[in-house]
Amino acid sequence: MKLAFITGITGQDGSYLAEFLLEKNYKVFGIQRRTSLFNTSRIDHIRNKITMRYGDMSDGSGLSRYIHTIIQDNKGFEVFEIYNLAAQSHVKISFEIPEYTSDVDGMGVMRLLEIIRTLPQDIRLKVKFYQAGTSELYGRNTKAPQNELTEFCPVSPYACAKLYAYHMVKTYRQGYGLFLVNGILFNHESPRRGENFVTMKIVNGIKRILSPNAIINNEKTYIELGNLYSKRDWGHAKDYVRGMWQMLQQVLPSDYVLATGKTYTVKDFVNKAFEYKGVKLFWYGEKEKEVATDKNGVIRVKINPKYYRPNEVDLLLGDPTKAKSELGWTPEFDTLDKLIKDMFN
Ligand code: NAP
Ligand code: F7E
Repeated sequence: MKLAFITGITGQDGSYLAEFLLEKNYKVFGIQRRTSLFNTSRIDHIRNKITMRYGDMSDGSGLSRYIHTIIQDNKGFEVFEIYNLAAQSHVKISFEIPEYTSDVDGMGVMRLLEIIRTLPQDIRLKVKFYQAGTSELYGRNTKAPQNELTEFCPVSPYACAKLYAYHMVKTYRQGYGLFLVNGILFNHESPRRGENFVTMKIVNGIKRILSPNAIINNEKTYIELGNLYSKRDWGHAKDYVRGMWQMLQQVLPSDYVLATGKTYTVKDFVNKAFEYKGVKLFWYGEKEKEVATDKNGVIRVKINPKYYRPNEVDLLLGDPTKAKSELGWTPEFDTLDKLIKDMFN
């Protein structure tokens, strides 16, 4: 019997990972936060196949009780894989709630590591742990492409918290001989992407402004964005959760970059997404005055400086050579066009 415990199971990656592991006959467990409205829409279709309990990364004793219960209730299990995907995952919002972000994304990881470290040895040997690390760790380091050896230079509370987590995973791996892995994942998106990340915001915005209702209801004809010139290496979440699992199937634990090896500006994404819906954009102006219109002169994109960040990460471009050669990982969504198509459909 193979067990998997996923924190962040209600999120984009958690939901795809749960589906993937169920297909492989894992018994899947997860936590959900207490929220005033239900937050399980991404996993409602598999709700009867997984075991859920309320839990929060800020509540170490609750996490501990749940992990011990899973172990007690499933004596004789073959392997227990813990995927720590829970996080306050929005970079800009981390500037507004830095203390909370540090607690959940940084200290939360330490809480899980301590739970694993203090398990009885025979159990501990069967536990494998995946930590959701991020390309945001590279931050201001413009050396590219970025791989497992590239120096980190985080520039947001989110990235600083994830850097703490990254080093704690390495420290506990080296110090206690535990099977702990850092995935260093570049941006990955999907139709389940949160609505306030730029790709989903663009896709949803285009659907909204091009719908007949927008004209009937006299709604905005344009979307508002921040920095159009940062570059990102965008892949598909489905490919990336497969990579997480592959990392835990290795004989020895190690850290891996998952990326497509291609980078585009936010503006490229905007152009391609509009093109997918048959609209060619024409750009005018500079900086905050920059706008895009369609062929009829209707404004379709405007800049709103409220979406700028105190610090920007200008260039992310990953080198997934190690994951490709050691894990045999290859992304099926290998072009931005495929990703955009999937997000619209
Ligand atoms: P996501 O959609 O924002 O999901 C985050 C998950 O964490 C949600 O299930 C969320 O619950 C949960 N969560 C947030 N705060 C929590 C808390 N205090 N206690 C327990 N659970 C909490 O993020 P994602 O895109 O799936 O990313 C998964 C992980 O990979 C995150 O750790 C993220 O930082 C990291 N990552 C993501 C990317 C990417 O491009 N997607 C790249 C690199 C690394 P609710 O549903 O209640 O909000
Ligand atoms: O921003 C720019 C913004 O919020 C991408 C998270 O999953 O990936 C994600 O972090 C770029 C940035 O993702 C808007 O300034 C312009 O340069 O979609 P995003 P992110 O910050 O790259 C990493 C790897 C993670 O680990 C994170 O968890 O787009 N941008 N205009 C905008 N961004 C947003 N959100 N909204 C805008 O209006």
